[in-house]
Amino acid sequence: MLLLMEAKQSNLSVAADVTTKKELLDLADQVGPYICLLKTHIDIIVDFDQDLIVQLQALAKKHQFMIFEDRKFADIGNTVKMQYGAGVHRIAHWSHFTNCHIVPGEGIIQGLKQVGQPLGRGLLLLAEMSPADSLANNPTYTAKNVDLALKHSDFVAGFIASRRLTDDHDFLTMTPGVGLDVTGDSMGQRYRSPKQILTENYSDIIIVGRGIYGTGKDPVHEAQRYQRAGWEAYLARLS
Ligand code: 5IU
Repeated sequence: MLLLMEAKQSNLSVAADVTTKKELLDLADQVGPYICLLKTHIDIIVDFDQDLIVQLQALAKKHQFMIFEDRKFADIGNTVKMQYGAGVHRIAHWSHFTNCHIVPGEGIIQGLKQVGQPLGRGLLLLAEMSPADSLANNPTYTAKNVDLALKHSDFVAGFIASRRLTDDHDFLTMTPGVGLDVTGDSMGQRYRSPKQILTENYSDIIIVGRGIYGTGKDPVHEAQRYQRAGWEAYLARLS
């Protein structure tokens, strides 16, 4: 992942919250050159079929990006194994990364690992969330995520969090809630700038959704803008 980010000079992930196969493929093709990671919510696609996965994988190869299905698993180990590997979406078979809440305890990581590790997948733990009133934004809960990540560092690739949580291991930190123009939405979302997230809080990847394809926006122009802002903020941290 880090090599790909360096090669493309991008730490931008686009959160593709669109609801049809055509919209998802069009968006991935448009923003593909500027992103390191495409974040999907595959269960909101109304006309999902296996051909969508074939085409998505072709675009990932064409533009050199990885795929992160933002599934937010939250059940016991035995159940998430089936949700991750089987069902309609067969997430483990095409998504490089997925994520989970640790509310059910360590078993959720053990279950996902049984399916994902043999396929070379990586898990992200939801250590914090962007809305201010999220119950995940509790120091004890966040610290428990770090403990479990260190214990399962052979499968856990990093965190979804507002900031870097530990230097104890080479974990990736990915941060949603990013906006250059607005500070939030009507349902609790909060936006911060790439500078705050990457330069000041040492995260690695910014996740941007509506800032790129919201009403009236040109996704190519906005993706270029967020890529540039993200990469400059990352370089500023190094200097
Ligand atoms: N997302 C958040 N906040 C979080 C987590 C995930 O916004 O704490 I965890 C997701 C939801 C959406 C994307 O898919 O990131 C952000 O989209 P917008 O940039 O359109 O708000």
